[in-house]
Amino acid sequence: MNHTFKLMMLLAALFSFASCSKNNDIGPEQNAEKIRIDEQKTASGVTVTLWADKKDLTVAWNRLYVSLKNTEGAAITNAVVSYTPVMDMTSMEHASPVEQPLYSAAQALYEGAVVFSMPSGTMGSWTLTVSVNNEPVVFHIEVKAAPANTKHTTTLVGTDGISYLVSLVQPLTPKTGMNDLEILINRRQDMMNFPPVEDFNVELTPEMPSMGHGSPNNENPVHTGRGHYSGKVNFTMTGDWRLHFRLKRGNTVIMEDAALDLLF
Ligand SMILES: [Cu+2]
Repeated sequence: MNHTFKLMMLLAALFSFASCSKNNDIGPEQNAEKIRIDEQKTASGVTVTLWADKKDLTVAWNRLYVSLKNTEGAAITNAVVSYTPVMDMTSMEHASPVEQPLYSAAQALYEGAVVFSMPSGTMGSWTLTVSVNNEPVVFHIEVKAAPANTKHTTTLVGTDGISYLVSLVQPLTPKTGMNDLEILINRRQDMMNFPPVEDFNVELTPEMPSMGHGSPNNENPVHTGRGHYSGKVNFTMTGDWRLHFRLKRGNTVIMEDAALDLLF
């Protein structure tokens, strides 16, 4: 009897150990609701872990986080961290819009974002260089194409001859009814720099292309800082929605129709 009891305790311990360590060994590791993408060490031994909200990074605005550990395994919370996303397209390289990470004590992570403008594949490959107090580590990033019938970022040439990127920040999980709407607008200064655009007037017109109707009571997004524009969008039913944005500087139309597609 005593022997059986010991065996049961041993088995229970083994099973609880197995279930606790499962996430570390198999598949993406979860930190609260974050997904671990990859991990690298800097030359001085700082462990840099890259996290995202979802397993697949896509052609879209993607929130990206890092956590840092020193050689003793203690969290580093006061580093200067920066992101440099670069797509190597063999004949040329380009970057993409980036929002540099800042430490969030609430999340215990450095939080930033990157707009990946093209998918990885035959066209080229993406790297994300994360610099920690000027020490770089390079992550190889696979960027998947946007899911069918969705377009969360678009690149357009304005009437001023400048290329702009318009990207959806929220809603990333749309619901029927009124949703908070947020977009980010960047301009292509050169192939490596995409500063935020802070002086546009935005007019929003939602459309359900499959049914040929719009929706009432939408609120045009207004600039709130760093190229982010916030408003409201009313999705009166589930399905395919196209958000048409007319972008003006003063009274001059820069883009007649920058369109993003959502499906839910
Ligand atoms: Cu590219």
